[in-house]
Amino acid sequence: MRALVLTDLQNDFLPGGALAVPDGDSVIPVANRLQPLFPLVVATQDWHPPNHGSFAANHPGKKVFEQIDLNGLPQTLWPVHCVQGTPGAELTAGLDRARIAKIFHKGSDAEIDSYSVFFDNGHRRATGLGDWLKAKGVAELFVCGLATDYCVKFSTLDAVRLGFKTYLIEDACRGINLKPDDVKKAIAETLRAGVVVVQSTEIGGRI
Ligand code: VGL
Ligand code: ZN
Repeated sequence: MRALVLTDLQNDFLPGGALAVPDGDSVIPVANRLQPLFPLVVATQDWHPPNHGSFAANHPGKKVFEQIDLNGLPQTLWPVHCVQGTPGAELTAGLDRARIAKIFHKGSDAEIDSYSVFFDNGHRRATGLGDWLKAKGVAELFVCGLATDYCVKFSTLDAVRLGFKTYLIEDACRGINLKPDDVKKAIAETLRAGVVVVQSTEIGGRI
């Protein structure tokens, strides 16, 4: 079976949000068009406590986008974003919710960040999504959403490792590009790992 993962389509990652992904809102209509093509749709939310270690504000003297060591792992410091229960953490109002079977949260542990929707950045704890999809009989996973160079990249890399045939829907994703080529490099890395990069218009036809 096929499943579609709607990755972090939250207000804070959209224009006007705390960590806005450039042009991020253009993926919402694409995500809505895709949903009826899948028997199973799940959504994820970046879901941080206020004291999360990825927030520059929680490291006095450090600036947003600086790199630090967080409990032994390299960590980019972000603006405060997607704080549990705040409007910025909500799925955007323009996203159709009716077909979303379940929502998975990530980044809830203050001590470690979690870009992948499957595991934290140290691969210490699972979110439960992988086992849940396998229990449903999902073999092919299609990933769209934000941000291509973080959540989408690490989620698709983990999905391949977990044994899913994994598709990254390129035109249904946007990235942050802290460095200008980050999205391009992320796509190249996923391709090398065995992810199939497709366009939304191919799904249901050629794919
Ligand atoms: C993400 C930056 C900070 C993501 C999460 O899910 O892509 N990026 N937190
Ligand atoms: Zn985050």
